[in-house]
Amino acid sequence: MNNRKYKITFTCAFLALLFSGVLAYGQQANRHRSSVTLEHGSKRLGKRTDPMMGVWRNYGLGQFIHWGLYAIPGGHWDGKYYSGAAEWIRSWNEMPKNAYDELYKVFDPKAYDPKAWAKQAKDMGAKYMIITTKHHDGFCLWPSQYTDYSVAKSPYNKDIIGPMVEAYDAEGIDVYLYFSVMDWNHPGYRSKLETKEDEEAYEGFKEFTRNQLLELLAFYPSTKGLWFDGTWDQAWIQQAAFADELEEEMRSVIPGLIIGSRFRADENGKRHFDTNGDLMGDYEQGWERKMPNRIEDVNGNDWDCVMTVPENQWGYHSDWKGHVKSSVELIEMMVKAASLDGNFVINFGPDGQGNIRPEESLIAKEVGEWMESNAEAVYDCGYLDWEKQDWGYYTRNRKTGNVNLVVFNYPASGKLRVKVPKGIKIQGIDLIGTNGGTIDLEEIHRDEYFLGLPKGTDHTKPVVLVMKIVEGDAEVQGVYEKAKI
Ligand code: FHN
Repeated sequence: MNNRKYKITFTCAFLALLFSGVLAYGQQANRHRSSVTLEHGSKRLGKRTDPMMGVWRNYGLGQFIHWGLYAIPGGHWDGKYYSGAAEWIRSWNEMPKNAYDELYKVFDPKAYDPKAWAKQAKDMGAKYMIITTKHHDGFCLWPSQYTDYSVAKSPYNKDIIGPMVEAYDAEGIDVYLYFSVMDWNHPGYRSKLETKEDEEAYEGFKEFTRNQLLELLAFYPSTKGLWFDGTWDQAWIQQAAFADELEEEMRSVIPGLIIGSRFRADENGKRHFDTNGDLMGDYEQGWERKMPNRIEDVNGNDWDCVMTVPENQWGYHSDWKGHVKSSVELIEMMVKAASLDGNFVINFGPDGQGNIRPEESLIAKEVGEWMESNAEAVYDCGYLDWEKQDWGYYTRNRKTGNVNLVVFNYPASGKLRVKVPKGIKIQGIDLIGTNGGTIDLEEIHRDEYFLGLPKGTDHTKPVVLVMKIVEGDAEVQGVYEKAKI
């Protein structure tokens, strides 16, 4: 080793040591920011490192399906329009509760075709899906032996979930079961426990909840995880010990089971993050219809973002009003999620007959067409700590180390400015997708380049460039004399 190289190696090793020390100190400092000992807090500091969670982390794109009785009225009752989220229609003053609760008597989705749904999701590029087994209304899409309020008592009289799991499994799409703890149908359900009677009734509800969850895992053992919702009620928040024990039990039924931060609160009623600020569950589940902007916003945690196509409709509403997202908007959110180490999940709300609405089918088709040629900028990809540029997002492939440049704001000059951190060498760069041609790489400044895209590049859709890089020797890179500072 010559002297100069030795110096660099030594400096790097020293910096790495210093950095890991700072990091370790940071984690310690974080851990000791509050020194509360918790019995029902977070079970782990930092990310899960097992293979199953590695698969989750690399999904990139998922599909959410909200389907239940609310799809029958589809946001209308008695000629009146409900402006809230369709799946909440039962809580609307204009909706007679008994009429809603009788809807199961007409639940008979003749067009339900799980294989076609799964094929569409596959073509869209989804690697996982989340299905509402039971939403807040309490109606179960599987024949639960613990309630009569299920498909088994409807004219359809068949399991919805089983064939869906089978169809998605067959397409290689992992299935996650959405489950609302809040249940407007169960007699023991309470949002608050104000009396002795409430407490007694709620004990029955807890047992019912446990039974249903264990039943789901027993019926559908290929389930990869549970996606919880409706866990914000005071009554549930007070059940830290019960929920903690139940979580352990569920995890023992399906080893590797993935559960996000919405399931349980700690003993002080803290949700998502415990009293010490540590994440509860395997990933952060707080990004609903909103996204982080900077890597600092996700605190080093895994996370997903679940997104509606119109502003706030999950279940089927026949009359979408207001802004409806385009496929390019959703693609941009998906790429942004990948660039910040998260998964992106697009919601679908089939109608009461089991038809996927045409607007959602179009989204699935357009996202799928883009993914067909550009998915390598999303799957297996995560954050890259390069300075954010105005033209779009960088993602880095965790398996190949390649850097992807996903361009949403196409510069009028046709040239992209790329600022590369010191010590990085660009080895090659390719335009992927339907575009082709040679890219001009011009070093305009130390560690700064202009990439000229070929004439005729189709930029009506986001353009992806894949860059191979090597972590080289900063001292020898570049054609410019280094300024002596
Ligand atoms: O109230 C629900 C809503 O209907 C929908 O299911 C979303 C999906 O994330 N979750 C709840 C609100 O957080």
